[in-house]
Amino acid sequence: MNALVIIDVQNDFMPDGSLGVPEGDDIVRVINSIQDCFDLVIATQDWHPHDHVSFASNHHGKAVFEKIDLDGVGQTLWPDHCVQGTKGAGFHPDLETHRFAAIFRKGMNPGVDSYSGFYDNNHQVSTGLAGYLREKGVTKAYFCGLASDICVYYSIKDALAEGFPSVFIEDASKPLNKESFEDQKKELAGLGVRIISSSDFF
Ligand code: VGL
Ligand code: ZN
Repeated sequence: MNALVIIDVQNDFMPDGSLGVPEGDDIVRVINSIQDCFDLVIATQDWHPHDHVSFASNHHGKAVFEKIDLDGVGQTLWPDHCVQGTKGAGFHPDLETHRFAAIFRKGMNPGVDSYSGFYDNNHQVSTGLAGYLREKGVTKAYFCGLASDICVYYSIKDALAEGFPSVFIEDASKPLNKESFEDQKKELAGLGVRIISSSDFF
C-alpha cells in the first residue's frame, strides 16, 4: 500500500503569495499527473491562527526572517501566512483534490510552530498522521509539495522515525532556499530516502 503525501500546496506558498516559494506553482501539474499512481492520496495544510507565534508581526520590533529562541528551539519569524480560512491558506486552485482521502492540518496551536505533517516542532503533539497511515496499511510513503527544505524535509524525517520507508519526489516539490536544500537532500539520501522524479512513474 503506497501513499502520496502532498505537503502544503497552498496559495500563500505560491510565487505571488505572502511566503512565496520560487516556481512553487510549477509543481501543481506535476502532482496532478501522478496522483493516480497511488493507492492513497492525502494532503496537509499549514493552518495558523492570526496570532501565531511564527509570524514576525506578532513580535514587536522583530523583522521577517529573523530568528528567535522559542523555549530552546530556534524559530524563524515568517510573514503572516496560511491564516485559517483565508484565501492564502487554500489549496492552489488548479490542484486536483478529488482523490484526497484526508487532509491533515497543522500549526493551529498559536504558541508552537509545526513544519512536519506528523508532529509540532517540539515533537510533543501529533497530528495523528502516523497512526492514520499505519491503520491504512501504508508500507511506503511518497512526499512532495512545499517547501522541500522546510515542511517536506521535516515530514520525511518524522516519517522515517515512524518507520515508513520514504520517497521524495523532487520535481513535485520546490525549496524556499535552493542552496541549503542540497545538503538536506544529501542527508535524506544518507538516511535511506529514495529521491525520484515524477517521470519515474511513466
Ligand atoms: C512552511 C514556513 C512556515 C512550509 C510553513 O510549508 O514549508 N514554511 N510555515
Ligand atoms: Zn507556517
